Amino acid sequence: MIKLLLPLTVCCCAAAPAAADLLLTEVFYDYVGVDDTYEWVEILNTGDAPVDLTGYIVAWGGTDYGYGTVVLQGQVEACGVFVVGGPGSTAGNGNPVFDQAVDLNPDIQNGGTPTDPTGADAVALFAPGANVLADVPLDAVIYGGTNPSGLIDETGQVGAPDVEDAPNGSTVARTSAAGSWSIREVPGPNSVDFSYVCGGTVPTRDGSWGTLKSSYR
Ligand SMILES: [Ca+2]
Ligand SMILES: [Ca+2]
Ligand SMILES: [Ca+2]
Repeated sequence: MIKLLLPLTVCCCAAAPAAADLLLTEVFYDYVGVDDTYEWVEILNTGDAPVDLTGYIVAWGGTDYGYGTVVLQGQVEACGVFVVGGPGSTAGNGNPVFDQAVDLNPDIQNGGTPTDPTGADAVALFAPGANVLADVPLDAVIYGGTNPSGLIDETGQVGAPDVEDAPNGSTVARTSAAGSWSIREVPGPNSVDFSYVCGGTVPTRDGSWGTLKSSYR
């Protein structure tokens, strides 16, 4: 009986992590000055295995998620973060180190709509091959005061805004794995600042990203 179970166990532990292991964690969409080439999006892999992000889609917009998209390329390490965008990196956008350096085009919208200055814009992560106009995103952050366009979130329902629109030079940043967000005055690319389940283990302390990551190596 043991001989039969062992290969099965190995097989299950080696399975690819679920897409739910991927979370949006921070978005820089409003540079002081022209935004072009300075915007970025940060993605966290909470799983205990690397994920090949090739084909995943980051999409953004105000009316829907079809305003702009970028198809991801590359791998995110276990319990690690991935930053896509740029390719500009200055103190003004937090000196990001890009895992995928690509100009996000057109630029991510900065909140507000022609008819509603508090109307939300949003950024979402979609699975490979998804139709960003029809499918439910894996995760989304909706920023603004109201959601007049009815942008959906990861539940598939029209989402309440997660956070107010960030002023230029700031980011919207996730503050919990469960999905709370806040405005971060100093951009923090390449790291996350909240504890999260990683590899099935809940970190026991709030530490810097370096100490958190080293505890899994
Ligand atoms: Ca922008
Ligand atoms: Ca751009
Ligand atoms: Ca961050």
